[in-house]
Amino acid sequence: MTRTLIRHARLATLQGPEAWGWIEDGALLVEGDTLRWVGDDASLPPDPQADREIDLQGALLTPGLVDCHTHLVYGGHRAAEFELRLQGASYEQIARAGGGIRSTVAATRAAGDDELYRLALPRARALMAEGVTTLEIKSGYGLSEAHEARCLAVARRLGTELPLTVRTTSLGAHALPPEFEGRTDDYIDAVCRWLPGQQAAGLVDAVDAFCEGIGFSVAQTQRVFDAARALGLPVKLHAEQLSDLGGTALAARYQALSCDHLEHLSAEGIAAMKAAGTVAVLLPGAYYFLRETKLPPVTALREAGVPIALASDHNPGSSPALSLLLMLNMACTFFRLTPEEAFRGVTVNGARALGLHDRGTLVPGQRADLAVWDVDHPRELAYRFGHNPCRRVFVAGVEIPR
Ligand code: DI6
Ligand code: FE
Repeated sequence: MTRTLIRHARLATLQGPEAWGWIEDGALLVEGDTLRWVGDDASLPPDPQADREIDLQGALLTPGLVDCHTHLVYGGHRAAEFELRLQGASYEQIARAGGGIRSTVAATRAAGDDELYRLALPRARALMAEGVTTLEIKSGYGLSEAHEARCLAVARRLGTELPLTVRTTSLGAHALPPEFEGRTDDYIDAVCRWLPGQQAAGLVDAVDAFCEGIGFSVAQTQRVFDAARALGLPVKLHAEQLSDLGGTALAARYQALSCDHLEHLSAEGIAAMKAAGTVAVLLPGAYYFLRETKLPPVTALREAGVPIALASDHNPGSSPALSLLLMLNMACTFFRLTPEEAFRGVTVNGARALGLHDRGTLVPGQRADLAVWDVDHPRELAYRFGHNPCRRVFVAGVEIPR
C-alpha cells in the first residue's frame, strides 16, 4: 500500500475541542485510502516510512466536501419558469398549474440514458472542482418504475466513472406524475412497489419523499417509509419547506438520517430530531432562489444540539446552484451560521446526513478524501463568493488530476 506523507499544512481536522480542530503546522500520513496519522508536523514519528512526501508549504488542508442533497440527474431546465416567477407567479402556483417539477419530468423522460449522463456530468464536475468528494443524488424526475430506475442508474454511473463517492436516494414520492392525476394514493402504492426492485438492482442507498401541500401528506410519506423500513433502507425527508405539516416528527419516528429544508420547522419537530439523532440539512440556495422570507430556526436547532448540514439542493426549479462554497457564504449571511458551523455542515455533518461515518474529519482511520485550498484560514471559504481557491483534491488517497 502506498504511504504518502503530507507535511506543513494548516489543518482543519474538525475534531477535538479546538475551534476547527486547528493544527497550525500539521502533517498527515495516508496509507492506501486511509488516514493513518494526523498531528503536529514537529511530532511526526521518526521514521514514517513514506513512499513519497508532499510539502504543502502552509496551504490549508481540510476533509473533502460532502454535498448531501442534490437532484443532479434531469433533462431540460426551467429558465422560462424563472422568468414567470419574476413576473409574479409563485413556485407553488406554477407547480399547481402543471409546470414546475412536472415539466422537468417530461424533459427527463424524453432524454435517453446517455443524454441524462452527458447533462449530469458537468454538473458533478462543477461541484467537484470546489472540493466535493462525496455527492448525494436523488431520483424524482422519472416518476415511473422504468424512468426512476434509469435516473438512479445514471447517478450510479457518475459514481463509477468519476473519482467521487455517489450516494443515491430514491425520491419517487417527489411529485404526482400526470398519469396518476387524482390518484395520489395509487401512486404512493406504486412508489412502494418499485423499491424492492431498485434495491435488488443495487440502485438505492436511502429513500426520500417531498412531504408538502404540493407534494405528499404525512400519511402518504409514512407508507413510503414503511416500505423502506421493510427493506432495511434508511429514510430522509423534504420537510417543512413551504409549510409545517409535521413531517419531521414522522421522520424522527423512523430514525431518519436527515430532514431537509426546514424553514417552517416547529419546536416539537426540533425536539423529535434531537431525540432521533436526525441531521438538519439547510438549503440556502432554495431559500434564496424562491425568495423565501421565513428563516429556518437556526438558533433553536443550535441550542438543541441538532447537527446542521448544508447542501446545494441542486435542481432545475428551486436551486440551480452548482457551488457548495456559495452555500457556505449564504448560510452565514442568510441563516447566521458561523463559518465553522457552515463548514462542518459540508463535511462531517453532511456525511452524517448520508449515514457515512468514515469521512468528514481528519482523524486516523477515516477515508483520505482531502481538499487543499489556497487560503490561510477556512473562514475565508465562507467569506468570499464567486471564487474558487480549491487547488488539489485527493479521493481515497489518490490525487485527482485537475
Ligand atoms: N424541494 C425542492 O426544493 C426541490 N424538490 C423538492 O422537493 C425542487 C424540485 C423542482 O422544483 O424541480
Ligand atoms: Fe431537494
